[in-house]
Amino acid sequence: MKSPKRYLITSALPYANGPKHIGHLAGAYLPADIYVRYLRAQKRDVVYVCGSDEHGAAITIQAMKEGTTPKAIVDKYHAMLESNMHDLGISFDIYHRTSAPIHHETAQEFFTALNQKGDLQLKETEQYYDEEAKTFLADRYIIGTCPVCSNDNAYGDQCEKCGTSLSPEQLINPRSTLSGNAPSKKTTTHWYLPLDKHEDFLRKWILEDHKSDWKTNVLGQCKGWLDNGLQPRAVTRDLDWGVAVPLPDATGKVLYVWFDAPIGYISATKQWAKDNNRDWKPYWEDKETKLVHFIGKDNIVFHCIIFPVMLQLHGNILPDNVPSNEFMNLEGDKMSTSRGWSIEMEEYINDFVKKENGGDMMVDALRYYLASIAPETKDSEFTWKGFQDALNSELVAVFGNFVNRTFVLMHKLCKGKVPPLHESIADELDKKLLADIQQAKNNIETNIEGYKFRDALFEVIDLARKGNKYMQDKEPWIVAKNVGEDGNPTPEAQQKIDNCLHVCLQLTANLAVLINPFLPFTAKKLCAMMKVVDKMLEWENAGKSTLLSVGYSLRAPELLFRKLEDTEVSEQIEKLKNKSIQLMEATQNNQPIANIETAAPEQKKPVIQFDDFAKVDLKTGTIIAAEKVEKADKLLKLEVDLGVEKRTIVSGIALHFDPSAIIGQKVVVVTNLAPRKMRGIESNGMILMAENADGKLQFVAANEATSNGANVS
Ligand code: B3M
Ligand code: ZN
Repeated sequence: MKSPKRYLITSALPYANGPKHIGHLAGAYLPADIYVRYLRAQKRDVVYVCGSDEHGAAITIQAMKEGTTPKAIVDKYHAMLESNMHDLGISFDIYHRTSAPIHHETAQEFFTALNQKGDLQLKETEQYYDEEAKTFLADRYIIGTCPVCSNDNAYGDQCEKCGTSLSPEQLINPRSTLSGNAPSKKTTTHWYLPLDKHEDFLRKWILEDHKSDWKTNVLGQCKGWLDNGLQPRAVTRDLDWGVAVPLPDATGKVLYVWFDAPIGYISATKQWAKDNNRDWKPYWEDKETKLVHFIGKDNIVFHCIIFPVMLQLHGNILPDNVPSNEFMNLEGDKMSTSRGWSIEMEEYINDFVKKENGGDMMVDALRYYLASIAPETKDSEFTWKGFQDALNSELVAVFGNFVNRTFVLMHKLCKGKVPPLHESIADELDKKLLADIQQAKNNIETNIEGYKFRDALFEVIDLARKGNKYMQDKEPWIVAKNVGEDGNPTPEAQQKIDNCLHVCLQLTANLAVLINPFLPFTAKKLCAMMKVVDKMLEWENAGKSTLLSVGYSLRAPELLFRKLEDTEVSEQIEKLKNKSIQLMEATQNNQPIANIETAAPEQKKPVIQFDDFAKVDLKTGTIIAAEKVEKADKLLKLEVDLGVEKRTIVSGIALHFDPSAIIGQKVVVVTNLAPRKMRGIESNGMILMAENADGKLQFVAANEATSNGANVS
């Protein structure tokens, strides 16, 4: 098949609403970077674009939470994201941002082109409205129960827990994230993209044209969407932060963030072309361009259904592939920045990438582990123990060990120079290993071209494993004991030593070329040790057994990787637990964002049915013991007598009560809450508290006469 003339590679634009975690890195950035570095090594014409997604409710809600402006939020987090990605070796050709004027112009031109062709429909509709906050509710301004997985905090446009894309009307018990109130409905006008009109095109393009080269998890999700029937989708919003709708009668309306953000790939390409005196058009209009979008599974519908319809209508090329990854979990639970159950890129850099903690070698260590457990076809899981094993038992013990022994023996037995290969005595083992290098290169190419980066990386580490085995079989350190009168190895012995180390050195040079797309910092270090320029890393050199010239002197070996110590693993796990507890305490009485004093308290929660309330099992009890929880300044561990049983309950009231002062306190307990571990203590139930006018917590208590265990209804 003819090679593409050029490549345009994108990674999902991360919302500039906060730090991003290593699950994002594994999902949409690291695989793209591996792919792009491979293409560059092949001297292909490739442009890799990304940037911060700076509009939408994700930004404005964060601004409310931090009590600042959306502009301040995007400026803060755009800088953090750009710096984090750079430090972790993600080699964008441009990391742009959608608040840039060139993006606003590009998105407005795109909208106008479609609207003037009649591709958009203007419709008046009823939309959820928050009477108190005086704003329409869409996307993340409205939350409710997900109809698919019953997640109580699903957004109006997407459920983060199961990845389902939603519309506000699909939410059960919707409530405003601004005031907490149940919303009313109000008429408004929006422009719609009639996706229903493009089902036939999408069905053919996705389920026929790409049925053999798109990943099954992507095809499956797209088929689900198409089988359910596509609906017209609003592409504008009643918001004041975003790309203004370029029409005179659209004041107060902006483009829907998922309409403008993907156009960010185009505006980033335009900015890159401007900065590099290049023409951007071929990358988005020439069918000989291969466009590939790297994303996580919660973005499939936008990149496989909505954006392709927009591109098709606008006369652009369509993505050749969207190799979406699934989710990466963390230590047995879903990774979540909002719940504190995450390893933020910023945190990893601060803990491990600072010079004294390892520097770039710990970037490559993380890249290695994330690539080797990438959720390419199903969710996968990051554990600190797993990271330690991958680093210590594979990178240090296999790859690093092979390279180090090769260099040490070359300096010790071959005077620090590349020895010749004596063809006359070259044996099957020598020839087999040289053939293995060629085979590995072919397998790596096939896997990378097929977006199977885990399998490709395995080929590299397996080749190093074969190098160790070869060296063990050859035992040059034993052969060297066959010495002549001068105390040096005999000529026969030296020839055997030469052959072994010649092959090992050529393998080392190949490992640098093959590992380069995955671990670029290690590849660079290997070039320095071999005193070769980066040009050696060009892909055409992979598989060659003459990369290092005979007689060429090489430097002393450097440490390629350090071990991850047990203490570091336990510290990180402890830190993860602490962070999630502190965040949970902080949001213990999860207040809606707006100032709820102005909201009528009885309307804070949505209206429920009696049956909903009847599910809650409330009983009276008495606190019979109370103590502070270690290292958790807001938690108390309570023993509560419920008459027929005694319960341990952890409660976030340590800042309000002295433990000794509440022994004997009558309480009301929710007794049928699912048990929850907090700082290693299993908490069985919840004590009802009320907040008085000055924010102090008070016990909701039965009177003294009530016996323990009495039902409360
Ligand atoms: N900002 C990523 C997310 O869902 C979203 C991607 C846009 S790609 C055009 O967090
Ligand atoms: Zn869900």
